[in-house]
Amino acid sequence: MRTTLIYAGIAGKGFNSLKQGMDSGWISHGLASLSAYAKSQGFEVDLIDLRALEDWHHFRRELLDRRPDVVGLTMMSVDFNPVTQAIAIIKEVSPQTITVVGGAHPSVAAQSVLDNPQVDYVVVAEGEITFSNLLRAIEKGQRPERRLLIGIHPNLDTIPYADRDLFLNEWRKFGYDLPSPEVPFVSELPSPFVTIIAGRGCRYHCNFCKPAEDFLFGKGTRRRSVDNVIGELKLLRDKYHFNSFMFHDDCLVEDRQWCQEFVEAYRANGFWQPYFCQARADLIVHFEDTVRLMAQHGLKGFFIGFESGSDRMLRFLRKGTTRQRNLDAARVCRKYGLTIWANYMLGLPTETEEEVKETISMLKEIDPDYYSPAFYTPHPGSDLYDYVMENDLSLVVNYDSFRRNPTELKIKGHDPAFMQWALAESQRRKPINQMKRTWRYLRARYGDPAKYARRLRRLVGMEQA
Ligand code: B12
Repeated sequence: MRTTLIYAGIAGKGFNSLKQGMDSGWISHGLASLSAYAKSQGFEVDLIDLRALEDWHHFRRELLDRRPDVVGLTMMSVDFNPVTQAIAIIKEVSPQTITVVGGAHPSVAAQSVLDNPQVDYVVVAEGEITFSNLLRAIEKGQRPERRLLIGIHPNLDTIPYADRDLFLNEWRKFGYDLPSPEVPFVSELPSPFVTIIAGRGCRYHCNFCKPAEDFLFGKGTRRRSVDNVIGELKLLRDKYHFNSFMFHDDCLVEDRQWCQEFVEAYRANGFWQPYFCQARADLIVHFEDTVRLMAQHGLKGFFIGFESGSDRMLRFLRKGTTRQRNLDAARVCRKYGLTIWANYMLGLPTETEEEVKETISMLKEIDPDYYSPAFYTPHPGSDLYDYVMENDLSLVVNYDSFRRNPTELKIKGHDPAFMQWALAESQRRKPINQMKRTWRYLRARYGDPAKYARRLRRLVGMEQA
């Protein structure tokens, strides 16, 4: 039986887009994990990654070549249209091919996928075990009658490591020669680069996300053991000789003890590679000792969801932090030389122009290394999405609008001209900050400037050697 997984992540950058930033340069851990588990159960699995193809004709040719019995497609809300189109072509090429869809979108809005009669099965939540069970049933000719299947949350230490070669081999076939299956996104993280997930789920309650992620992974966080993660890093070191990596976990530093044990094991096993991870501002402040330890042993930077500079908006978002804590977190990062990747949103429901300006002024104070703004986009499955729908605020007209789009506001009630100004202004550095950055860069690159001043004084005879 032939099983083909399909990654249709082309809503942002389109076909022929591999290696272009995160959207197009990273693997889908969901598919890589499904593949690893299915292979461990004896199934043959391959991949079609639309990002590596030229167009839909190319996709059709690939299907004709492979003639899969079953296809599995992953779907975030933003992927709805490319996935739907892929399924239409699959059924046109071979109506008997069984189509299975899983991922974040079906997990929070299953009906919207079930409405498509060309979708044979929808898997909600984590899919490793359920997908393999389904393949087994199909192989035995015992197809389940129900189209909606509920996934089982696996013990993360007992499932195999993600099958990254699924992507790398597929990419190589199309002439993309890469040392590892992912590309870095900042200069601090040199190639070869990989991403890794130490746990699934999130224990916090931000209303722009929750409860969506609970539907996917269950409530709270399940984290792999430190040994299990170190084991995967060793494998990745042997295989891809990675020089840097990134943790995808929603908030790695929430578990202080885990982080401390990880740092210890990371060092003891001879790892030195720099890495980034995501963290909440309040935890960076509360767990400064852990942050210091991590910064001494590999941690190079944080993705931080600052979200807003207005305390009222932060309360509204149930973010559990304040403007002051955001600023304090940035100070902690600076203290330990950590790069700041600032995630924040503009154009939120109920947000006033004054509050947008508070976000802008906060960013001037934080002076992040990387700005990552988004016009707030209501995602199904979240409480804020329900609020937006109840109040008829959504401007999202099409699933393609779920992508990050700097030209399109997603919520009614905001002045587009003001928001465009805010978007640009939020990313404009103060001249003094620009000077500080240059200073920090020179220090990091050439060492303490006092050393050069001493040499100069000696040279002109103002100081004895
Ligand atoms: C890493 C990540 C990214 C990366 C890479 C994504 C990628 N290539 O997969 C980047 C940075 C590019 C990214 C971008 C975006 N992301 Co993102 N991302 C994540 C993050 C943090 C981790 C994803 C992950 O690897 N999870 C772990 C794996 C194991 O889980 P999984 O993929 O869900 O797969 C499991 C199940 O879903 C299921 N499953 C998945 N696929 C399939 C297929 C089949 C056939 C079956 C049976 C089962 C199945 O089984 C899998 C194994 O258990 C998640 C949050 C999270 N913690 O999951 C958000 C998340 C997926 N992202 C999200 C969003 C909104 C986005 C953006 C739209 C944000 C934006 N505005 O820019 C963009 C869209 C990019 C694009 N394609 O255009 C949302 C999706 C919500 C939704 N309704 O779709 C999430 C859930 C965050 C959140 N809580 O809101 N993202």
